[in-house]
Amino acid sequence: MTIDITIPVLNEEETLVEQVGILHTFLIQEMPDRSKWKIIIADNGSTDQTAERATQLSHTYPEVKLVVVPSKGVGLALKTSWMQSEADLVGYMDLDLATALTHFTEAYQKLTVEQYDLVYATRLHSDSIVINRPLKREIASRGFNRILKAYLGVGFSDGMCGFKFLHRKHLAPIMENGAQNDGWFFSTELLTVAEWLDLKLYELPVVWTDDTSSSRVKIVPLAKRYLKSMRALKQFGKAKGLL
Ligand SMILES: Nc1nc2c(ncn2[C@@H]2O[C@H](COP(=O)(O)OP(=O)(O)O)[C@@H](O)[C@H]2O)c(=O)[nH]1
Ligand SMILES: [Mg+2]
Repeated sequence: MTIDITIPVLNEEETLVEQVGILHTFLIQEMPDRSKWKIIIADNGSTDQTAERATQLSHTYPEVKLVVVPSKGVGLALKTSWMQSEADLVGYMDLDLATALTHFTEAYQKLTVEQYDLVYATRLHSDSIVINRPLKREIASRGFNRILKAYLGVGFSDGMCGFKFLHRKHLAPIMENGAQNDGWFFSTELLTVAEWLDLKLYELPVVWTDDTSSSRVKIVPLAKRYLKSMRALKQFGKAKGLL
């Protein structure tokens, strides 16, 4: 099965070339048949040299493609790149490669050999190993996921982790049934709606190394937006009779 790996980026000129290089080297080793995979850099609204560097990368490596998304938002970047994809499997990971790359191989196996519909990384499983995560982020993450469980009745353990893969054929139904957010919350919507649709989710405990210096997340405004988006998603699900 073919797989497209999207990396959403916004103003990442400093690390883009190195990080994509690391991922590319890893994939060549893991999946020597290069016709099976692609790295899609989804740049949404970078104002630095990110797009230029991504273009260079796409010339250096035939397996790297650039998708330019006119406006900001991780959700929009993911949806745009996945909707253009022709691969059997789509997914994404963060440019900082916080989730150890070895988990990619596991995720691929779960989707291809074991017939799961969607695989998501979790930092909140007892088998997960989380390195360097600031206490503030840890608490926010646990609190947020607890609210999700109580409010939306979902069972997954980590809605926000930047490492998720699914069969592309499920994307349209997931989007039609509520995964519409253009921002970070899209990552959580994916899992929520996948559960509503009774898809088979695989929870993958991961080794996660946080790089706080690179994080763009501002926790308070983001939390406020999440709560608002959560309410909208619940209303949508209720109106559709999904929960
Ligand atoms: N498309 C898009 N990507 C973003 C945006 N902000 C951050 N990213 C990317 O999302 C990924 C994760 O961001 P990061 O700041 O490391 O998040 P954290 O690890 O949760 O603190 C990186 O690949 C970023 O380049 C944005 O507004 N739009
Ligand atoms: Mg990060």
